[in-house]
Amino acid sequence: MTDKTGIFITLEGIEGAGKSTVLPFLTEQIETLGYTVERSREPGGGPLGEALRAIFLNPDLQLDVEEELLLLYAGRHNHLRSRILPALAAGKVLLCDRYEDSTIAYQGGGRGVPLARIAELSHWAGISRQPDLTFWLDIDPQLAAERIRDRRPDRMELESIDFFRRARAAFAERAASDPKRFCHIDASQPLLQVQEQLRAALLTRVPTHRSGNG
Ligand code: T5A
Repeated sequence: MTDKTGIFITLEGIEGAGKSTVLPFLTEQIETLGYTVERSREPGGGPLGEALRAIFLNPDLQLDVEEELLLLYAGRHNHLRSRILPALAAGKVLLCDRYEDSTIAYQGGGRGVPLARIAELSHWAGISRQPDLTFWLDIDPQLAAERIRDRRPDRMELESIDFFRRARAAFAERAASDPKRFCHIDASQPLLQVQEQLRAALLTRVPTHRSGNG
């Protein structure tokens, strides 16, 4: 299946950066540009990925990194096939909370899996589509941890601050290697200012949609 008109946009960043918080705002802004927006997330998105998400995040389970990667890519294959490609083929904006850059950051940067190994698995799993635009909500891990300290941690949130420092560094490296796709957002600022950065970036990066095209 090929997509001719849709736009694939992702939000990335460590926990507590504010991705879920800005999603409704971002959706509204993209709709204002004339697009139909479909929202999704990873782990999850497709029916298989959503079922695997509960396993992936379960704090009572101990998974090694191979098990993590196999869960993630089974879900991602299903997500791409059942949600992402059909939405793009229909000319929509598919707005996704995390995608493969999170694997590079967490399993690559955080857990130390060589990126060539992740690339091999991605290729094998048929992950043929990368985002057109990625908003990287960048924040210091200490500040991010303070924002979420009152909630019950999921399996990944039990990781050390150093783990999230490595994940952040991996996001930074990825963003530097592909400035055309990545848009850096300073997520440590108050919400209104984060929203303003997103709005301004959207206006420069996403063209107004021609009517009758989704
Ligand atoms: N994962 C995922 C991998 O390891 N590999 C992969 O390949 C993939 C796809 C997903 C976990 O899976 C891992 C990464 C994650 O550990 P999740 O529940 O989807 O788990 O986790 P997150 O996406 O990280 O969701 P979080 O809720 O933890 O982070 P958000 O969405 O970035 O933060 P948000 O919006 O919930 O905000 C947190 C708090 O901060 C406040 C909010 O009100 C909220 O209380 N806040 C602000 N406060 C002040 N100023 C601002 N600007 C604020 N913005 C938000």
